[in-house]
Amino acid sequence: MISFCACASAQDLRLNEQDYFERQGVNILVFSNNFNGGFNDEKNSGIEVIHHGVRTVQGGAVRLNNTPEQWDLVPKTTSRKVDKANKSIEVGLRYDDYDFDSRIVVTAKGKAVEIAVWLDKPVPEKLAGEAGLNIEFLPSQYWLKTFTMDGRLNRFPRYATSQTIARPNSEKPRQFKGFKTYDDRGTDQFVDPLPLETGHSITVATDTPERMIKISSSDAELKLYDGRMLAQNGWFVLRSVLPKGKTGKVVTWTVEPNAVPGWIREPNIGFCQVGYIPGQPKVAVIELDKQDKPQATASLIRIKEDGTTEEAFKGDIQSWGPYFKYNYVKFDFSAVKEPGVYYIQYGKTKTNNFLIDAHVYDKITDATTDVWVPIHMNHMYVTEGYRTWHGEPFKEGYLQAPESDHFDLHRQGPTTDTKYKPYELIPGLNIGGFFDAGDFDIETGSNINVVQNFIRTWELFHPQRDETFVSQKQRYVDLHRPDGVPDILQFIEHGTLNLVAQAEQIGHMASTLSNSVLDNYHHLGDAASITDGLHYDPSLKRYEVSADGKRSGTPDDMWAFTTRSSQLDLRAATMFAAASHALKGYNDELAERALTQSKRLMKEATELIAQRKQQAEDDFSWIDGFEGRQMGAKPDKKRQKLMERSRKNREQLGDMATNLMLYGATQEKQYLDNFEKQIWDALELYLASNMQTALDAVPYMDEAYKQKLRPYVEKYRDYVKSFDTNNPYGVPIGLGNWAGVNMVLNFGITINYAHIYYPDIVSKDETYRVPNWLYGCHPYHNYSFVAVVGAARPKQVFYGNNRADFSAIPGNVAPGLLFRQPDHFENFDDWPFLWGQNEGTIAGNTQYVIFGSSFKAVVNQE
Ligand SMILES: [Ca+2]
Ligand SMILES: [Ca+2]
Ligand SMILES: [Ca+2]
Repeated sequence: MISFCACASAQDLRLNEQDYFERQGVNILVFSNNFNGGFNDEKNSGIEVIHHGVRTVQGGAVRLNNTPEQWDLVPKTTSRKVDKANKSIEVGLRYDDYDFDSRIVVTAKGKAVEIAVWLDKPVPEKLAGEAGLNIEFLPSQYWLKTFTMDGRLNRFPRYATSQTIARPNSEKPRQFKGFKTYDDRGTDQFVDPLPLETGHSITVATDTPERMIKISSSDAELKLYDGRMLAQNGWFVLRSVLPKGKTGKVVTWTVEPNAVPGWIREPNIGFCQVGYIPGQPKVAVIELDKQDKPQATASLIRIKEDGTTEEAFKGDIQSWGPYFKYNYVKFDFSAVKEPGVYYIQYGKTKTNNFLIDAHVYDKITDATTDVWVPIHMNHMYVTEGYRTWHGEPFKEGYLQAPESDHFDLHRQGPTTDTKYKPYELIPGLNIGGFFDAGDFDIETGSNINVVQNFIRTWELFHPQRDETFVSQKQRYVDLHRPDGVPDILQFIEHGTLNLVAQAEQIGHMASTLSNSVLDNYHHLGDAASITDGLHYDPSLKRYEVSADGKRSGTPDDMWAFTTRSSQLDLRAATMFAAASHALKGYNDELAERALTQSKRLMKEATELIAQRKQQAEDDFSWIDGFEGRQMGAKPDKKRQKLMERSRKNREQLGDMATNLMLYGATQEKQYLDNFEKQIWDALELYLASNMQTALDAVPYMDEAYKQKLRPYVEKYRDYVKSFDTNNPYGVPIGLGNWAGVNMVLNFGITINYAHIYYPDIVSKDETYRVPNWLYGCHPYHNYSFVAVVGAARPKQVFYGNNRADFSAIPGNVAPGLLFRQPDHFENFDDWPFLWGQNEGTIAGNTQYVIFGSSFKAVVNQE
């Protein structure tokens, strides 16, 4: 191996205690994160490089395509062996669909790693020329940067404009479950990108030392592709095709990421970008490289009205300690109470400015309710000023789904549970409802949540805000145009319209109204153009339009997945009761229909559940992650008894939260009794997850209830405070494949309510934990997770339906910090396409409205 960077430090890669290769500035992970079956290629797996703090390379594996898409097959990891003595990691990979096994061996060699592919049997005939060793580079970190291949100069393109060929479909390796990501328009061909460059030695980012990597191969040709040719979320791909008919060590690469000598990661000063009100605690959390030596002090600098600055406060830095890969210190500037414009100066790092002012939180929900929510109204034309967000989608309605598997985690079982035949039009479903998230389906469960979230906000806070014009008759929505009706009532109405239609037309709730074909599921653009608006007619040729212009042979119509779930029906029944209550006096006709469906579904679902003697769902499903971890696996005898009683009660009396909602909607006493029979056991069992329900009951209950709840609220306060030692940020931090904003919002909502009802137990100071986190005081960077909210620096890109434009829909709330095993938090703000960190969902964003409304109520109490 030739050392190419004379300036590189002498430090070699070592295999560390976390089982990845490390030197200062370079982490090379070898299947610390596996490909998984859920959404196939999530661009989060295989061999990965975290280069000077940013995960810029991933997807290192044996793959079957030049530029794999999300639904191309991913390998299963069959083994992973770490050999400390030889500084190597070996991973077994398998494609069941092709009975194809391979091994990848990654070995540290000085400052580089060798990546080798080993085969015990030759590549199967069908995959010869298709299977290869791939690795992928993050476009937003590489575009416009220079590279050389065998000495030839080049630059990574900002936009995908390389060349492609069309090949027969018969040559295309099978995609996930046999679905197709592309509509071939009758050509029977698929598109395959041609390489940007080919050679034996490539150095990427020769102009940027933090991103520079040299890769060479003596035994295989390297080809560089642009994955964005097929899919906007594609990465730059470097690959070597595995040779035909060979076994043993078939491809060998040497990969040397450059390390900037003496590199120390810039401190990440977490603070609340929205600002602070004068009296609140103000503590910045500073995330430091472990090699970094903490400063003794930091300062708060005031920007005066004449533009000059002065030091408003200087305070000591307090150590918090290590948390995963970084070290944390805190800077408390609560002493500063004077309204003004400030920034934090820590060593050489200074933050952007922020406000201290009594009104900083006044507008935190406006973008979400005025912009994000109305843009997600389905079956409507939505406009804003000169811009049309989308036309009226799905005019042709929804067909009964046939028995089928699905690409978005749904299934249609062998029976439809309806009077409709497969592919028959179910009338009346193309009305109301909200797009799920970054996609355009109606997830019934989420839409139930949406309506409930709005009802809760309405019943408690009665927001009169009217910034949206909604005409159901014209199917027309105009943003920033008042129409005399509080928007939140119109949102409740819009959600209810779809859900009532489902109950009336289908007889029960659909699990989802979703795409029938994968090639329009990944749609990016105007929702109205996902389908052709014409009824699908299988008697016509594909792409043919009938003489009357009303039907087409393109099978693009959406499907209703109708397999009956009595649990979903019960949830809907509860929501309908509450919706009926909320809509009375505004839309009496719809309120009446909702009530009718509520009663019918409640009765039928209860009977169905009794018939099927369905096991109550797994008790463990209520446990939130923290309590789950605290409790360990095996409950003691007393706890087991409690769990048993609680399960029986739930079977007989129904879910307690449901009972509480039904009481709110109907004022029928039996529901309140059912609730009270269960709440105390529930609090004993799972305090954190049931505290919110207990607090929701306070307005309906007497003083004795409130007194009895006190000791639990005290325990809950201790639980809240336990997060001060759990992590540097004082909130629950999720480590799953979807970052944990929902958990954090729940935590915040519960704290707000606990403070409202028990201010002497849960102090106002505790209510600032979650806004701090949401608006910038968190790992990785300090941007606000709410699009456009956060005066100076909100996040810029989100996984919304305009993600192909590297944009955001205002008011979206990102899931937040995605945890990558074994020790890396991440939130890209130049690459929107990772949904686990950047997608906002309709249920989550409306939960944010409750959080924001309750937090504003707390802040404005005095
Ligand atoms: Ca969806
Ligand atoms: Ca309105
Ligand atoms: Ca159609």
